[in-house]
Amino acid sequence: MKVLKESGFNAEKIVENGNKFLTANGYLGYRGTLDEFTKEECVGLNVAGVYDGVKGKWRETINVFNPFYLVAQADNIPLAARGENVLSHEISLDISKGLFDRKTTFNVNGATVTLECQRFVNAAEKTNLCSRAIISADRDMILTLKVGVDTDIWELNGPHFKDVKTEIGGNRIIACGVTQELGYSVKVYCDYSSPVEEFSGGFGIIKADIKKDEKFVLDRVAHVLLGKEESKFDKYDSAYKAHVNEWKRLWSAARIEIKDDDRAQFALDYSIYHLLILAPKGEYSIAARGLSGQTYKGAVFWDTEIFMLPFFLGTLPDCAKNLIKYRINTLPQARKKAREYGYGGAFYAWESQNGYDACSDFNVTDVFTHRPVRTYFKDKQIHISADVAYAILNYYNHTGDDELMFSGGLETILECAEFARTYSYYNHIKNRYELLDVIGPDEYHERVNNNTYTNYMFYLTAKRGVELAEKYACAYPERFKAVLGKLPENIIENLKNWLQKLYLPQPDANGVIEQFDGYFKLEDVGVEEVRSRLVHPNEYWGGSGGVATATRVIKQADVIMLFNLYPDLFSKEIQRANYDFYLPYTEHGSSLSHCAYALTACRTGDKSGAYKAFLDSAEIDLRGGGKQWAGEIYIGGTHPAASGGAWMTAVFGFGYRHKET
Ligand code: IFM
Repeated sequence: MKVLKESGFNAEKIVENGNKFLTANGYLGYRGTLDEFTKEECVGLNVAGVYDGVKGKWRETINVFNPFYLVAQADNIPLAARGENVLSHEISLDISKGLFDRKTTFNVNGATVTLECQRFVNAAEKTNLCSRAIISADRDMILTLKVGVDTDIWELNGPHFKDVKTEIGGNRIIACGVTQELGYSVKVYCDYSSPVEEFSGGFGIIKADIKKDEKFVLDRVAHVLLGKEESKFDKYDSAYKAHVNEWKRLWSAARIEIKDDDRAQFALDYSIYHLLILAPKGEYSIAARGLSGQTYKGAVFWDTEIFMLPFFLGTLPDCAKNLIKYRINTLPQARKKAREYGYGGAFYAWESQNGYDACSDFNVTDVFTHRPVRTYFKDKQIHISADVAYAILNYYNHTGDDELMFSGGLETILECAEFARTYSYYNHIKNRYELLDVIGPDEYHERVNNNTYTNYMFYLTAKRGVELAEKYACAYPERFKAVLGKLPENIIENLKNWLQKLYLPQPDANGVIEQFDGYFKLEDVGVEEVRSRLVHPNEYWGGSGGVATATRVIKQADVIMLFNLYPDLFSKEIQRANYDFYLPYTEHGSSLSHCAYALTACRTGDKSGAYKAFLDSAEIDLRGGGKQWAGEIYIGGTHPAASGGAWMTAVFGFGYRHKET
């Protein structure tokens, strides 16, 4: 498998490379930064599913103290990639085993010194990460290494820690702190293979004499502990062995070979790597920017259920189950959210932090006025509940896991359908139920009526939920009765009646389905025309006053996404008509968009369109693409939903076509 490499040091690529060279183990994520870097270069050690908030700021996942801080000197000359004495510099990521490597050579008063550091986040143990530094020179040298667990960390909405203390004892440095809001005690410690002398400010010094052409090796074995976890590993070599073995297992479950196309092969391998490093190690889920940092508050969106789950279902079903359990476990919070808005059923968090909605009422900051902009994602993006139900049904189709269905799965599906039923409005004149005032996947058009994606997704949630309920009523009457006991009275009858009259938008004479009521009446201009109207490059395109709002330009696949989830709902001709219609209006302002078009392109015969969109999805983090800003809010990081979309395109798109021909 090809190793990702980048030669030469370019300060402008520091943030991008932090994402591109990310290593992680589903629980801890360490950005692809260098040993001598600090918060200025966005060093980040992010923890999955652990949130904390600082008064007046957004709650987000925590970045914890950095155990791998190291600044080396040879004969008192600093060895840093930014230095003027650098002869060569290369970073690499071996995706076959999640190993990051940096190798830099320096001119030290006429001699050549090489600093190499390898690093991995242990795939075999969730709390462990290790690094090995190797230093050599072509003449005798005195080495001085400043090492430590850096507590001055990169945070978007911090500082999250109080009572921060550092201790040095023997060969160990420990940093402890308590999170401000929820009081999590976090301890990060690092064991060094050489004695550490006390320095200052919590840092230590390691001194060594190296002889010409000999190697000095410093191993660092670190742990991030939030509770009373015990670690198996205290040596680099044993940790590395276990880590590599686990990677073998992961790749044997997930590798896909592509014949005669090295570019597509690497793009797909890289996408799969980005999914494997997020495989959850418990009943928690995956944030929209994975473990690359605190963007989007470390929250879980529909990205996981719709774009990532299929990969885990196809490769690591236990991880898929964890993802599903996360939603089932957070059903109480979804019920609570529904009640707060005055509805029945379950309204899932748009940005879930352990079930609670982290989405702010003002999720964008205006670049001109610097004022928060009222957005309605949390209130109106109701399709999230249909997406959750779809995922549970998808899981069930793959596994036939009745136990899970009786331990909350069926209840969740029916509660999601019930939410839509109670949300809907009965239009007496048209004699139908409608879903008014919603936001579909295209977030640029807020508060629209009868979004096609939303209406169909809820229709099918209710229909399939009722069918399943009826099947269980016959097959397991007692167990089914117990589930029914937890649900509103007459839920099945009510849903059946509702299904008779829920409005489902239909294709027009050209086969095109209107994205929402009135969409066809919007200004008919394309993406580039709308882009040319921007006054500021980071301006927000949607909301009340965005450049796209009054036009047909959409952020991401909307009607098209429905076809991917239910490919048999409409004929191929209808799907193609919509693909041809909506593509020129789609900005792909969300990383979720390309793969949606790629999948539909595969089904409807646009081979070159499919290939291009596949690469746009699979290479997003290789190219360093994707939007970095929504107004003034930083939204950079990795894009695991696009990685999942690339996988789906390969398997359900190209793979399916291959089978067909
Ligand atoms: O879930 C997506 C949404 O569809 C578009 N905005 C970004 C979110 C997180 O990826």
